[in-house]
Amino acid sequence: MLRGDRDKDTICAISTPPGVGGISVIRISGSSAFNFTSKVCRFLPTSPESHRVYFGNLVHASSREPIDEVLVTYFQNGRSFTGEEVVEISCHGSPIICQTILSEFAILGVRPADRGEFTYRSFINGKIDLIQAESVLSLIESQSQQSAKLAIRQLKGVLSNRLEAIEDKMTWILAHAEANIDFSSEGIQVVDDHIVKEKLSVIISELTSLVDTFRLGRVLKDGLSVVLTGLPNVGKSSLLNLFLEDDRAIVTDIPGTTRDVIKGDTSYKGLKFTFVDTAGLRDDTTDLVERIGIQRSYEAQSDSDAVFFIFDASSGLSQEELVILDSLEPSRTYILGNKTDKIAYNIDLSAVKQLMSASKFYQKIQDTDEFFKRRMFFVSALDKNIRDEVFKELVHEFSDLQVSNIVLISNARHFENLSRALENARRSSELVSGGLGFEFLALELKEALIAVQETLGKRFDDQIMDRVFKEFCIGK
Ligand SMILES: Nc1nc2c(ncn2[C@@H]2O[C@H](COP(=O)(O)OP(=O)(O)OP(=O)(O)O)[C@@H](O)[C@H]2O)c(=O)[nH]1
Ligand SMILES: [Mg+2]
Repeated sequence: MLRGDRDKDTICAISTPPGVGGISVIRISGSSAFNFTSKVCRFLPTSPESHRVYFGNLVHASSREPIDEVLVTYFQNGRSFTGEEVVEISCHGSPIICQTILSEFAILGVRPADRGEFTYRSFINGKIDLIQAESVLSLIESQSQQSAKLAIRQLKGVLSNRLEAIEDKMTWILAHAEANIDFSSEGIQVVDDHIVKEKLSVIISELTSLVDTFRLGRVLKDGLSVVLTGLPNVGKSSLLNLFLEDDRAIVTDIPGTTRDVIKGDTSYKGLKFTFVDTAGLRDDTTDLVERIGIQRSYEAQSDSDAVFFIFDASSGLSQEELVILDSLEPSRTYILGNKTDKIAYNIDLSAVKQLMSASKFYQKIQDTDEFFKRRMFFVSALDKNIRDEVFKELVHEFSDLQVSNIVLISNARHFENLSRALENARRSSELVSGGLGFEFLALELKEALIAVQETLGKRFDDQIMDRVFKEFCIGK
């Protein structure tokens, strides 16, 4: 992508969001950033001070006609985000002014930056590692307080430090294993098997705990998606509107009202939630549009983190509903008995349990008491207080984990790499246990080391770079 000589170009882009605003910031980075800027900002001194702001008129390079009044911040080579000489021009936030300034720079020979090229340069110049580059993107894109917290921690390097410690341990074992191999013909053993095994087991447990945080990390970063499903008319859309605190979906007493997939975001305790309302499930409809809607409902279920199965508690769980439940996975299912306002008597939970107990769904539940305590709700879409009640349980499994205290992975690339590293580390440990020589251990452990180094960006190729930086937008 951004290879070779292109890395030496001086580049520029608008770093603030597109459109009209109070101000916009144009960033210029590269060895001639200041030189080029001086040609349009003639008020700048010949030897500027780093991190100082200068005020004056930005003019056309040739005609010297003023374009805008600007503030210019100068960052000396080595002391900027990219690690290069950087100039940031704050101009008035008009797209026309920004474009005019950009074309002035283009005429002078400054190249428009590619997506993520500023962050890429920061990486290439060793200011940040690949994980930190990725967290810049996460921070820019974070949509909840929790995801912003996670990103800023990764930007500060907590995950990188943890991985570097693992990398050190791997290198230690590899060095000793290689020495053992070299000296084995002379009958000298540099390191004992059991020490290597002990060190490997530390590596394995550290990698395992990191890989295990991925689900939580992903939820903190991207939010939790919840699909509402159930028979027609049970109140899915009414509950969607209540959870989103917005009249998003049409509600009528006609079964089959919702046909398309309706999505909406909301947040609770700093976590983002995406709720997805779908067509009520029924087999007997002849309506083509509704059938497609039902198909989409099943697709949405398989893509979601959690499923809310909703039934009408005033009429009880039907046989048809038990069949639908059987297709769901208890570990990510919540059951909501709705319309309790229509019931005059107290609900007999043991009768509900009894009814469910023959189902495959019930048999798949690991801890039934816990399930009925935390995953089964009797609610009414007419009662606004239930939002809090349901959300409290939804965040329950995430809330006892303090983001500020643990190291998490939240990025699919890290998850894939570290899972690979873990697999290799496990295999190398099995090889030592099996009494096979250090040669085999070294082969496997080298693979594991490569996977860790790729995560950190200490080893990279075009494919990795493409995957990371293609997600950025221009100016970042
Ligand atoms: N009394 C009472 N009525 C409810 C409750 N929830 C929903 N309703 C009513 O039940 C009917 C169906 O509600 P919807 O929210 O459209 O149900 P749905 O599950 O989305 O239905 P489909 O889109 O057809 O699958 C409407 O008349 C709602 O006003 C509730 O908790 N109590
Ligand atoms: Mg509906």
